[in-house]
Amino acid sequence: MANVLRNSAKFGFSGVLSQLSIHSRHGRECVSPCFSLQQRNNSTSPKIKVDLDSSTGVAVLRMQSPPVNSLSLDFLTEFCINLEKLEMDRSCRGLIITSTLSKVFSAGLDIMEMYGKSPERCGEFWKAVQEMWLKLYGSNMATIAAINGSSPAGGCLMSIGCDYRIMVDNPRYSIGLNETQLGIVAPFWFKDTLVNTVGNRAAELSLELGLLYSAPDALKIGLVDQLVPEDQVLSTAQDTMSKWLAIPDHARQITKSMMRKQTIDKLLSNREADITNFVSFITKDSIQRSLRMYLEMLKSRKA
Ligand code: CO8
Repeated sequence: MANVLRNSAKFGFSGVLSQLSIHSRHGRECVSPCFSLQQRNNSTSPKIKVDLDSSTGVAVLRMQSPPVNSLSLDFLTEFCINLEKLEMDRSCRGLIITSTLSKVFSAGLDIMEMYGKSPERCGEFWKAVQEMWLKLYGSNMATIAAINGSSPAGGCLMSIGCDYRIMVDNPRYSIGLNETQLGIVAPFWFKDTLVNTVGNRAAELSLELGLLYSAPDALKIGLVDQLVPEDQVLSTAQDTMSKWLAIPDHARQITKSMMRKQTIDKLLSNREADITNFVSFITKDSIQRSLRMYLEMLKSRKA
């Protein structure tokens, strides 16, 4: 994996693709990997586990969808239902999001949801991605991402949708909006959330180059707020949460809304157009070819 990240950072996705296209001319193994991914994503076991401690008012939401917590339509639906339940529960004031998987927080959007699907299905999927972000970025709860593994693309979006980010101090874990490396473009609301987090210049560099930052580098640009040893990530998140919850809810919530409302309203008033854009972009033959090759590349790294 590390090699691929290094290669894609060095050559760009098209570089990785050209190497792969040579490989694919000599074999047809690319079809079965795609099927195996699909089967895994159809698993019916819960992808999210939530524990609410009513004495502290803090819920811990654990993503538990192997192998990489990719954000499929099912995953996003379950995530949003859980978030909504917590939002409506007056005893819940704070939310910590983490992963049960070793080494991965979330691999971002499930690429299989964007590959070979009908325009209707792509539209449904994109609406669920929007919904996840709207619910998280606009949450009344204090939210902390306890990032205990790599968190590219949609995983990074989920992290910067929270109020505070604590990441495991391990240079092998990376985080960032790497969309351009896949030949795709982060939508305006991904961009806006990143700008709100790290500022315009760092966001510009980060997005244009599709940079994935190691945990220490992410701290340097303010993409995460704190690094801690692996075994302290959850306890630190709990300690930090108690500081956030020491602030009266109404004051914190109004301030949060003041900071984020404009960004949220921009998507709300362009939601349908954003879905249309996504569907027409992702269903293009050239983009479908890129996604197929990216899937092959993910698979072939193991061979
Ligand atoms: N979707 C679907 N399957 C995935 C994904 C994914 N995002 N990521 C990994 N997988 C699969 C792999 O293919 C592999 O499958 P198999 O076991 O069948 O070979 C399995 O998960 C395990 O993956 P790895 O062996 O790579 O696991 P590692 O622990 O070595 O690495 C990583 C974990 C770092 C998460 C690595 O898998 C990785 O880098 N994945 C790709 C991440 C990525 O590029 N995500 C981008 C998704 S796009 C997105 O989120 C925003 C899109 C915005 C769209 C805008 C359009 C307009």
